[in-house]
Amino acid sequence: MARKITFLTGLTASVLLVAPLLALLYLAHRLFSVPFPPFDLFDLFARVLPGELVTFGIDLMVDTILLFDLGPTDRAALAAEQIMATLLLAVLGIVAGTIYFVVVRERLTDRVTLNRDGLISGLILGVSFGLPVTLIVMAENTSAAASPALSMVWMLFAFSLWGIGHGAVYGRLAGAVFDSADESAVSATVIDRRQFLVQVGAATATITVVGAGLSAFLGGDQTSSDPVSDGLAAESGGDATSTIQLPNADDPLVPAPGTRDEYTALADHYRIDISTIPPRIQEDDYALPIYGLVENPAELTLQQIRDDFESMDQFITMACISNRIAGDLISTIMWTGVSMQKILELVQPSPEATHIKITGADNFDEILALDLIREDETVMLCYAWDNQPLPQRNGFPLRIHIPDRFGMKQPKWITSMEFIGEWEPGYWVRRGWSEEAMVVATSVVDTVAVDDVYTADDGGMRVPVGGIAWAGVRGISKVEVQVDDGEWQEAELRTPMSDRSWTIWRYDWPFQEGSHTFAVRCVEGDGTPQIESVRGVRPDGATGIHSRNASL
Ligand SMILES: Nc1nc2c(c(=O)[nH]1)N[C@H]1C(S)=C(S)[C@@H](COP(=O)(O)O)O[C@H]1N2
Ligand SMILES: [Mo]
Repeated sequence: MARKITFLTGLTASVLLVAPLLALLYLAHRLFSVPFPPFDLFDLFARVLPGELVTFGIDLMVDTILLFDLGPTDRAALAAEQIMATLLLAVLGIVAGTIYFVVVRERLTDRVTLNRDGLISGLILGVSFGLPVTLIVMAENTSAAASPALSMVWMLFAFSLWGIGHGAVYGRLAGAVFDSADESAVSATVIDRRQFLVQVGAATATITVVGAGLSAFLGGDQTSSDPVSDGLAAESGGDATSTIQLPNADDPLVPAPGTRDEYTALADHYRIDISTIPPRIQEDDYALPIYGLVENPAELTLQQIRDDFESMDQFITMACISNRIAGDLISTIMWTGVSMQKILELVQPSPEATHIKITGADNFDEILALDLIREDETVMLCYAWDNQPLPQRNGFPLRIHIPDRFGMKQPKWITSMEFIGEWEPGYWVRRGWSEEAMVVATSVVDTVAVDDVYTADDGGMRVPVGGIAWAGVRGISKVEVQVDDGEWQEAELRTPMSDRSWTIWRYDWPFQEGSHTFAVRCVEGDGTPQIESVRGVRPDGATGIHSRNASL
């Protein structure tokens, strides 16, 4: 009789077997750009789970990032998602593996066929777990550069190997008992089993460490699909602003030391995606279909969009509606593209057409009103940032710019434009976020430059204080600073780079020793004051005053 494997032994073996599977899958992902299944599985979960739950999860994540000061919100959140995704598949694999051990211990009792049955049952485990996962991944994935055939074969192979591993472990564990002819050998058997599990542990640890180590070693690989470096190989480390002449360069107002860069380097632009890895679109295969309620449907290559239309450059500040007061999900860079009015001229919307449904390669979608395009020639189909093709992570080959709206209204990786006859809710609107997503006026104290206290012409000491203010194309007419309970004092404003970029402000405060609080508020172009009452990001974007403490 085969001695039955305990639940705990089965669980242990499953944990030991899932680690090398993940390591191998990840290594192959880095080496050959095949999909890494946990990411695609996780994206599917994020898409189908209720919006409330996903938002709760994101909030929790951002809270944690802020609490432990884990670095830029977008990068930390992405890393957290990837870890959660990996753990998710690990847990699923362990559950499947443990179930396998529980099931087979009831069935495989005949020593003669043990090894063969172990292998066959293991293969069944591998395929029945691996096939659905593989199919989901193939349906979900938009980022793998490897061919679908290679990707599928590899994943099925890897999962089968993992399943057969279970079968082999089972055969060995159960078989060990047959060798014990009498009861006196049972204790020896237990030791033998332990030794075996230790051996399996050592082997899987080796594979895991080598796999993960190699992947880490590939960290700097510029062809990889590492989301943090994606599409930024050429720019990162370089001087991204070198080619751009800032239109306000001759403004005499020098930002207070410690104020953020007025122009965001390409590699530093924030990024927010619904997918764990950004979609990869190859220019050679790409054409944008524009269809639906139009007289003259078109399919435009990137080349045509660049060459056949007049281009425009705009310095644009964009923020995520999830950006908290003084958060880092806001950036400013030069966008280049074609006015959407030109696209309308080309395709000739039918009289019934009222909106365009714009869809991205990740199946993100948003709905843009034709009226908005008709009244504003700066609504733009964009193909370059910072005079370079859009980075993969920021929407290569095409994205849209809509003035005065948060990022959630502005799809990246555009793969189709369908003219439709009525408004529909877009991706985040369906998940409970703002329909209009109008930019909310915001102002931030970036710096109280305690190390740059200086003596002014009048002999008094001053502390430079500074930051940004922004209200979309509505503009900023005034910024005021309040220190502790003092009067609100007007700050100086630097000319913004454009009518839609943030405004740098500066206020030189008469030095007083001690610990002080510096608060800021702004006024929009038409005199509307910034909303001071505190409101969270959901559903319309955060409001409230930012303040910063400093000891002088
Ligand atoms: N296709 C697609 N477009 C998208 C998104 C997305 O996940 N998929 N995210 C949106 C959101 S919420 C924001 S804030 C901006 C962010 O653009 P960025 O990552 O280039 O900064 O893109 C928007 N466009
Ligand atoms: Mo966003």
